[in-house]
Amino acid sequence: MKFGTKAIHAGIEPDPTTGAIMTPIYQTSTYVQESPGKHKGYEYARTQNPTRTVLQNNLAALENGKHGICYSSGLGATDAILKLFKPGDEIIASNDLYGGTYRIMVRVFQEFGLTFKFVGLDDPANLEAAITPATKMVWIETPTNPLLRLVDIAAISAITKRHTIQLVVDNTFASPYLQNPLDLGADIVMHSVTKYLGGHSDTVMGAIILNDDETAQRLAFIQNACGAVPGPQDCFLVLRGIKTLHVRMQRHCENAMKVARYLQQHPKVSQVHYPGLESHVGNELAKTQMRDFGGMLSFELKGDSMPEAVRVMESFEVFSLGESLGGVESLCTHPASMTHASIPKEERERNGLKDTLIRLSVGIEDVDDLIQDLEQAIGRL
Ligand code: P1T
Repeated sequence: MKFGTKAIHAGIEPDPTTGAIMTPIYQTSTYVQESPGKHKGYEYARTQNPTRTVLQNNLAALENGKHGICYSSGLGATDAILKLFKPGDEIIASNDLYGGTYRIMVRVFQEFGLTFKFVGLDDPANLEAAITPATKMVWIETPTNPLLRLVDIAAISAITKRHTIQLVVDNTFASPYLQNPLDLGADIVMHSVTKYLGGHSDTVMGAIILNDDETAQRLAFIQNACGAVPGPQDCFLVLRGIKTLHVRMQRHCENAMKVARYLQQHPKVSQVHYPGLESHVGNELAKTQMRDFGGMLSFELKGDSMPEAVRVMESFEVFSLGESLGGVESLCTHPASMTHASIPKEERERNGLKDTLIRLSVGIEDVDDLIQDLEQAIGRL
């Protein structure tokens, strides 16, 4: 099956009792048993829920994986992965990544004895140099949030395999429509389902997809023991959202490319970070690793003036200023004070994230209106 057909059909059967084409919302906390332990495969809704099962199977199919597990948020999924490790284990993560991922690593799991190193993994040689006998996992985003750097999944996985280290890829920015990390050698794919998979800014959810049976069992145990489960209504909304993922992503990519080209030629813009631009250092890798370049970009204004960046963000009429991304509507974010505020300023700046960076999640509106909005907002400077 090809991607669009899988998005609509994989793992989804008409409801066996009524023939309903849409997966029912099983709004129940428990399931009646005939006698103790004799049941239809469902015992308690923290452990399993039929709406969730269908979504998990659909997500596994989209990522070409065997097991899918959904969580109450992207960070709930990250939390579960980090619980696979124990005090003394070391994790190497990209130095450009979502601020909340940095925060759970440094402010929560470091307190429990895990150690973290943040390294520029856009050059795989940096990974080889950072690995120690304690290294148990490598965590990458590609493209990264918010600087849209590309990390070579196959090259990184060749290194992690040689050292018997787990490779986790946060595939949120690309979505499975653009990139399938398991096919490139990753061990675990993680998603903030809140973003492109849900696609309509109405749900918070996370997911993990993987092939290894033993790790999947351990993650299912952790989920049941710790409780980070999504509700069935949210699972229904995401199943509905995924049915148009391929169509939405096509428009996100088309619009973002046009917005990136517009910004690139703007006399007041100094830099545009978008993997689809020939000037982007990861452009060649993006062409081989991804099927298109995605809907996310970030840019900087000439002069690096904070008041000017703020004025642009306040002046938008179609772009809304807010956290999150991947919905049908265009959003603008100020990473330094919003999504990445939990990373200390010196560390942000060392990694190239300036206070004046503006991040755009390019939606699927008419692109002429988006460009006109940028024109009027930047034009006010
Ligand atoms: O928000 P949540 O569903 O818990 O997902 C966390 C997360 C994980 N990974 C990446 C790459 C993300 O971008 C996020 C959430 N990011 C935002 C809210 C944001 O605006 O960047």
